[in-house]
Amino acid sequence: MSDRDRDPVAVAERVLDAVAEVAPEIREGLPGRRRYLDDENPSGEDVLAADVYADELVESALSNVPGAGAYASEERESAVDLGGGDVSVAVDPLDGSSNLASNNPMGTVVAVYDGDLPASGRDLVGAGFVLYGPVTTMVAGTGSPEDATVREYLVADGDREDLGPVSLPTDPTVYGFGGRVPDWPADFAAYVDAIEDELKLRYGGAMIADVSQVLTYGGVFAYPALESAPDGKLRLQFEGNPVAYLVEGAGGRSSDGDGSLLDVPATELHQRVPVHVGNPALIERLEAALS
Ligand code: P6P
Repeated sequence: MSDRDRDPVAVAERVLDAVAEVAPEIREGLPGRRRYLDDENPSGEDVLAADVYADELVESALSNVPGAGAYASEERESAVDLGGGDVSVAVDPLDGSSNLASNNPMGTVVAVYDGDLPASGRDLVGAGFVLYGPVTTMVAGTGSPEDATVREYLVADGDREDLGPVSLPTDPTVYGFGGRVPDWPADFAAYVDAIEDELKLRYGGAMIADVSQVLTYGGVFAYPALESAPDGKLRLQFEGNPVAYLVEGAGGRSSDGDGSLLDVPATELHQRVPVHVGNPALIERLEAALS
């Protein structure tokens, strides 16, 4: 492999191409895999046949990518070595898979880190998500978080057809907050009281579909810290970091409540983190409310 091919950003581009290529096959396999297996993932969540199917397809697709080293999945306790080198890939193979029973959108999330897992968001060299909506699209970027350009692609036939740059609208329109209202800490609930007077509720139970609403219409998405779960629900390596990379690259901000998700220290592969992403002013108001 040449030095050019070994370049982590070039590896990230190939990883995103491979995920785009396998996306139609994942989508085609969903109808017959809506049943739950007698199993739990490392986060203690029920596993759908579709989760396992998507996980196996993505691993297989990435095993042919020169430079791809470790493969980690939300569905697996630990990473496997694809043998390609020092670039690590963390994947949520089917984010929001509980939406399959109700036929609502879900997606595949991919984070490409230059280094071993668990890794800091600052080690990202690329990230993306496939959205299985009415149309199969991908939002993705490569490069360091500080200079990533985020673009949308049509991936319905497995190629990445460039639809143009993604830029967060200046004026926010929508909000979506996870968890149950009685489980929200008082400071977050007070923030919501203000936001719900200003924006329209858009919450569908799949992070990347809800984040896609924010990227399209402007606003804020959060799965906050809860009274019952102070670290929230979403996983830093597989969900928080990649979505922070993409929203920040589109001109927005991310926060764990104190500062950028990309600066949250990585301590374990499946660690959870409160996730808040969206328009900068709304995230600044959130951090003030939680301080
Ligand atoms: P709740 C899907 O299971 C997921 O991990 C995210 O995609 C989504 O934002 C969240 O959980 C939904 O959680 O508690 O609303 O079902």
